[in-house]
Amino acid sequence: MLTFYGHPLSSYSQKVLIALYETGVPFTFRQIDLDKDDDRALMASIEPMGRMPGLQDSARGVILSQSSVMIEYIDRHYPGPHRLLPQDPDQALLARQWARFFDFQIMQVMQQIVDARLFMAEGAEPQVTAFAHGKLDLAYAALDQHLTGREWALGDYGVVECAASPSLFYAGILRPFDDYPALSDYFERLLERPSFHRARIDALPYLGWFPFQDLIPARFLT
Ligand SMILES: N[C@@H](CCC(=O)N[C@@H](CS)C(=O)NCC(=O)O)C(=O)O
Repeated sequence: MLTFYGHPLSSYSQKVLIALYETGVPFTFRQIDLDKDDDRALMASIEPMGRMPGLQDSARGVILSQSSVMIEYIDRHYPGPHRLLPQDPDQALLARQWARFFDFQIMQVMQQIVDARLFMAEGAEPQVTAFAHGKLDLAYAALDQHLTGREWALGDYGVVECAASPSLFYAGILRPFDDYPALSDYFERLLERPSFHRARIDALPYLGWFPFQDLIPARFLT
């Protein structure tokens, strides 16, 4: 039996939830509140920095951190109707490469903007935000070029799209990418995917916690 530890608003949790929804494997969702000592200790027992998400498979005695690792595990042991990692090993490397691109160039850069508002010293936010916007602009341009003429990043929908969906959702609120047509079209396709739709709707009750309420487009509030 799979137990997923995470929170509906957390981008890396959404990334794995999308994979779980894509495969259709049954799982128990244990919602984590990192403000609670017990939950923080629980996540610290799974991930050295105490970060969510986590995935436990009691049937196989496995407990994992790192969203991409969880997705590979789910795809390997509980595959759905279509695989999330290409079966060809070299194609699988490309999939990992692009999933990491979304993690490192979009998700983490977006997180810096959020962290600047929530946690950094007063006065740091404008500089951090301007720097992050520059990084996002470069990443958007690279993605737009790669996605031109492609439906999904690598042919079939997979782990890259699991990573792309929440990272583009949050980054696009903070730094819209309307000027990048292939990237914008790709994001519209991601929004239509039932797995991401479900993850987004799961997060709606918590979206009020996002510290940039004024920037959230109306269509994301329902
Ligand atoms: N590389 C990790 C990143 C996980 C991560 O950054 N999780 C965030 C939530 S989206 C978190 O737990 N932040 C709280 C903290 O860092 O204390 C993964 O892919 O799972």
